[in-house]
Amino acid sequence: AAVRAVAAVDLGATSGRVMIGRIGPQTLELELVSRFPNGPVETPEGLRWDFDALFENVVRGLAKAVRREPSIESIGIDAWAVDYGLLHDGVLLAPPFHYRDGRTSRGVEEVHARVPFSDLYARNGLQFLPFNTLYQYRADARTSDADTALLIPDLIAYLLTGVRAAERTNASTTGLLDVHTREWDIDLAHALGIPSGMLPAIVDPGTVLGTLTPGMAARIGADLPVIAVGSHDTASAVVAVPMTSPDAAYISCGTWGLVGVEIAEPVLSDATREANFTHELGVDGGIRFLHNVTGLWLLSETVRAWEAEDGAKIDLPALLEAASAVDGPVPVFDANDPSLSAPGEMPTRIADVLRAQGHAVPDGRAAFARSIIESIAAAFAGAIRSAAELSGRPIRTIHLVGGGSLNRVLCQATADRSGVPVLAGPVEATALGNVLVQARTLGAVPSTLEELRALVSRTHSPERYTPRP
Ligand code: LFR
Repeated sequence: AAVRAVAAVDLGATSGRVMIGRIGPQTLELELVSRFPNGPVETPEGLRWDFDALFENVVRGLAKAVRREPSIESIGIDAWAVDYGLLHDGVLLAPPFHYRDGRTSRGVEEVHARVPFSDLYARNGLQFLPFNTLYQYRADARTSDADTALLIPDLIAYLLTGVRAAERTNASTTGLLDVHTREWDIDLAHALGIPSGMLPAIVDPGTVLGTLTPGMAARIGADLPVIAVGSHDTASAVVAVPMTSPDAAYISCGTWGLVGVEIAEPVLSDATREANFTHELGVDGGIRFLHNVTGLWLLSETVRAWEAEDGAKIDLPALLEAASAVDGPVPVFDANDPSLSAPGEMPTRIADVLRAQGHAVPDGRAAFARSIIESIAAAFAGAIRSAAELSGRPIRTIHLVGGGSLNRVLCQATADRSGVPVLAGPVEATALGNVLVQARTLGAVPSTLEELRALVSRTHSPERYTPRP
């Protein structure tokens, strides 16, 4: 059967990519077309994204993709969750805030004063993260001027097509979606003083949103439809986790490590709330029952600080090699310590956390990097144990996907510390999930999640890490 082509836009907190996906019943391939940096920008009003640059890179990347592969049939967009743009009469009121912006703490206080966290959890099923969209809306004065609020992938889709919608998997990260009905919880928005009129109609992944506006079609060089995919990057990643049994857990590891299992019905108990396990909606209605662990953020911010200190780029593969050669134990700290969530001066802040937890700061960059990696792996293992206990499922395999799957020290340490074999890869699970959902809408591949995952496992064989005693 014929191989078909689509374009996938995948935006992470540290970089964005445009890819061509080629797909058929026995084929699933990605070709990187462009990659561009992304990250927080300090402004007088707080930490924001450089959204204009991001959008420009998306449009250029798509134009380049179409030049390279004129048979592209559609476009899908996924990005990190929770962040949004506010529009009035179709105009963006300000560049979107970055979720690591400190203003959200005010939003947390104001929201919890109106609706206590335990009540919120019973309604939206979300783990507490200080940047969940509802806290951000509460702390954003501009919501009162907005007629529309769109999460990042929805905002990009709107600028490309003129169509406003809220894709459901990402909408589930706002805190304003009812975990039972899976619709906007308008009463909750009212209770929190959040203008519910700005929330657009919800669509499911697989919906054809619309076609490019004439202006965008001219710039991109084709008159293409934009298809809603699992627009929350983690939702797309989990589509492409080649799980074959219910005893499998996943870790989607990039800036964050999202650690959990897929379940069919919410488990809303005191234990799940106290363990801070979330219920994010997946493609085809499954629930991502997971916990956010601070992932490669700790390492990438550390490397960024060292590069600033040196005035030169650091050779990451060489650093990881040296980290893997470190002999003897390194201290393990709490990777989720809240003091590590803001950008800047990461080595100093990690050293403070180490000392506060009674450890000596490791000597030299290799040992320091190893301490970070072991700490992330320890947090992964802890979250895997919680996922098993809270979901009542034994976990016999861990699929580690995303950028972290290339980090051999991390994969082995995760296997060792959890006592469970790790199957690493695919590295580009998110883009693959994006491509798979588009292809399914186009009728290019079979339709069940099991069949999509089987295609991933036939075309991308994982690397196995066996736990060592
Ligand atoms: C991963 C991710 C996580 C979300 C965090 C913030 O890229 O989307 O799932 O909790 O970023 O949006």
